[in-house]
Amino acid sequence: MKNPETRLINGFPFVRYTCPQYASKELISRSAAFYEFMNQRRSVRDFSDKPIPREVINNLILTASTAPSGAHKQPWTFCVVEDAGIKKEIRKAAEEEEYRSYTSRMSEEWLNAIKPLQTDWHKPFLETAPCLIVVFRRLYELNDDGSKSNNYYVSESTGLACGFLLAAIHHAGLVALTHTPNPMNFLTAILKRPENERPFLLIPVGYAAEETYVPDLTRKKLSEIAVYY
Ligand code: IYR
Repeated sequence: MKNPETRLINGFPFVRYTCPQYASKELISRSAAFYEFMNQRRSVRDFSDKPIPREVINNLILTASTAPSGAHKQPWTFCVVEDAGIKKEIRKAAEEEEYRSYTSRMSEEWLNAIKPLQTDWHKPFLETAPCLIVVFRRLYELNDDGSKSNNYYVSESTGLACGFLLAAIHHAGLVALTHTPNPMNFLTAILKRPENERPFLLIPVGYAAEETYVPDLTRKKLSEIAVYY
């Protein structure tokens, strides 16, 4: 909601921030409901090819870009790939890297760790999913006059934005995969990204395929992840 109350603090404009406040009973029910909702999210590898409206994609990206970032630099670029030819190129390059990873680069321990996911170097979802969002982190900004300016906490910020993106995708009723073909520099080349950008995550987005199975995983208990002082 737009709040017209503004003031200058040491010459810098501030706006009054208001947000709803709930009593503890409602806090508990709202937080529990959101946890239940987010706990339904899964990484999905089986996509329908059903298209999703561009307006939806734009809303997801705008939501991602509400994440906090170092010095509010928003050091990220979201490349939306819907073109079948470019998706095919990305799939081909990703599968070439993944083939090398699975057959020689990944350690025995690593391969064992991902065995329950039953993944391999084939990545058909890179063509089936109607949309690939390729997230780049911006190491610095390239200004119009050719100068550079610093960004701060670029990986932390871009990671937060990707978290927001995944939550927005789940909220919309769509599914995604956080895919990290390794190395990822082929994305810079295929998408002709400028020198200040580095690939961060490759996120196929779409509807889940009609019959989708995901690994039967459980999440850590609170006692395993939280410590109280
Ligand atoms: N990047 C490979 C392998 C892989 C690695 C991890 I860590 C995973 O959690 C899942 C897969 C791939 O995408 O297949």
